[in-house]
Amino acid sequence: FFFIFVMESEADVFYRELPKVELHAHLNGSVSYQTIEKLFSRKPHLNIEHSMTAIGKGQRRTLDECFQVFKVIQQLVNTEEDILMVATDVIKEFAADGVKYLELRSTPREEKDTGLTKKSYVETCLKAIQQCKEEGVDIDVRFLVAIDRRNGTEVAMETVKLAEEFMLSSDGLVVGLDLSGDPTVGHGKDLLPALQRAKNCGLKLSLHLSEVPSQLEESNLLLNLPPDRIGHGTFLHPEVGGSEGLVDKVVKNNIPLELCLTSNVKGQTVPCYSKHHFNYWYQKGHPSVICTDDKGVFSTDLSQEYQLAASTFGLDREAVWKLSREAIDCIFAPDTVKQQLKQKWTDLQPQVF
Ligand code: 6MZ
Repeated sequence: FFFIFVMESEADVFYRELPKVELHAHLNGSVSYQTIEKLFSRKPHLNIEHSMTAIGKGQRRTLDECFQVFKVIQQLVNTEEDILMVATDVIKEFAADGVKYLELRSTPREEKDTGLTKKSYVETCLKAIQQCKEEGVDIDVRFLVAIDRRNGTEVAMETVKLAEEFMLSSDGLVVGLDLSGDPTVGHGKDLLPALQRAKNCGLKLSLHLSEVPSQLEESNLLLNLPPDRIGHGTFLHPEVGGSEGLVDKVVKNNIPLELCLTSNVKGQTVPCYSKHHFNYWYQKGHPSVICTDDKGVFSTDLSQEYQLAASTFGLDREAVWKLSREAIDCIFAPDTVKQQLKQKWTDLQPQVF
């Protein structure tokens, strides 16, 4: 039973040792089996089982069901102590998987019962990042404050103000803003003022766009900002009901895409790995970054995602190395960090592939 969840499959050594950049990881979706165990023992009264917090091998859920899973995990993570443990574990797990640079994103939550505030939520995430740095964990971690689109206009604006404060006070740890949440709820036009404000004050924007087919008009509107990166962008291109106009905007502004293969297949927005839109964008030579989305919920890790992309689309090792290296250009941290990372990749590059 233990092995079904933890050791589903493991990527080959090449992919595990490949230095990697992770740009699309939701904190509460990234919680591992082992950390969930620790949370269970802290909250036995909740009666939650592993089948409610992760989607195993070969299993699929509707996107709607995936959002139920996040709610269950968020019930388990409702104190500062929980957030500190979860964030620390997630960072160390990414580091153990060969991730050298991570942008973690999370939605600040208030929990009246435990005294958690949105501010202390973010502070605790940053504390975990700081502590990992002090312990010498070999990973550079930054934070994106997330807007859950379900919470509407006012909360979005409050979230931007909070992100702004932290951008100024966190010593470069808070670099941007994420727009996520159930794509079938709400409309992006109501969030435009908040997103525009974030952009004006220097926060980088990573927006979930066209994760479901019904969002063409919204994507068109949000692409005018334009965002600095796109999450998923599953239905942007004409072959799946998008349009040349949308693709043109993405290409002209050179907006990188964060692509999460297993998440999209398990959440059933993409029918199978070989039909994933990675192929469309990669063939175009457009900046495409392989990411996990929710490594805990979708029972995966970044090494596996790289290996899946390589085996599905026939990339050789040199191409995989190039793909991971080019992700560095898409990070939100400043150019000095990009240079350091490129040096690291050069130092680690094998003599022959
Ligand atoms: C859209 C997603 C998502 O913020 O509590 N989230 N939003 N599409 C997805 N594709 C599967 N996966 C995760 O992490 C959980 C939250 O991240 C967003 C949702 O808002 C979810 O509630 P945090 O750390």
